[in-house]
Amino acid sequence: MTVKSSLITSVAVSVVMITSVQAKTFNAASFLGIDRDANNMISKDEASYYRNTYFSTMDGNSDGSVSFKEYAIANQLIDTASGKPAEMEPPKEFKAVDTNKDNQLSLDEFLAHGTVLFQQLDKNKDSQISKEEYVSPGL
Ligand SMILES: [Ca+2]
Ligand SMILES: [Ca+2]
Ligand SMILES: [Ca+2]
Repeated sequence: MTVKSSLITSVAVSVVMITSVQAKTFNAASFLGIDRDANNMISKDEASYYRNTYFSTMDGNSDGSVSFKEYAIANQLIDTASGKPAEMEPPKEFKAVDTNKDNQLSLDEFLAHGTVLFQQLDKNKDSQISKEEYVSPGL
């Protein structure tokens, strides 16, 4: 009885571990959302279209730049209990994109960062990102 249930537990634990490893290395939902012509490759045009759409989604007041507050809302860094954006320093992910350090992400900065991410993911440098090359957190 005890042996049997501990065996079941260890099988369940390994299934969970495998699932989380896959989620970390490949995000199917994200890949499919970017691969608009469904040829299992992400072209530079598809990547740039995705970044443009992503930027518009984050730019809550549509003024052409994404403030840290807008970024925090889009990335759910909000303290949901108070409903206020978390009082925190912008994370390194935000700072990496904000190259002129004005605490606002311009579309140019956001697209330039997208190009960097694309080049990092495109291991074989054929200007396409395959499913094998696409890893979390992606573009
Ligand atoms: Ca494609
Ligand atoms: Ca900026
Ligand atoms: Ca490639």
